[in-house]
Amino acid sequence: MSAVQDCLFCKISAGVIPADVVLESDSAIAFRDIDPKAPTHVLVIPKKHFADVTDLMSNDPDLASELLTLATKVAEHEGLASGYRIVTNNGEDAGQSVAHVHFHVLGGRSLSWPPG
Ligand code: DGP
Repeated sequence: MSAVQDCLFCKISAGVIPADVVLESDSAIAFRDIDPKAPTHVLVIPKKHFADVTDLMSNDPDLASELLTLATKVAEHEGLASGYRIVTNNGEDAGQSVAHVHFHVLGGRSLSWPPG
């Protein structure tokens, strides 16, 4: 089985594995994180597989704009007008655990800085 065929988020995007979908666009899907770190914790992923932001920016930088557009729509949908965070973990040292690029949209509480 190839990396893409075996990819958890590709399976969520394809509807093979269920997820609590918040919003969707032609190129991206937003669904609630299974282990939320804030009252709102939504993941925004491209439907097409890219391993991480480095891979995405090397191959389809325009898609990054579409992902951030959907992320801001998620924030609006979730009523996060008082503030929210968009973060992506890129690679092992950053704590990336799923090798399909994703933006975390976090909000609904005061968020500390810097991250650990
Ligand atoms: P990261 O550690 O940055 O790669 O974030 C991966 C996130 O994916 C983590 O916050 C937990 C979430 N996650 C892992 N498996 C599942 C799943 O099966 N469903 C959903 N909705 N989220 C998942």
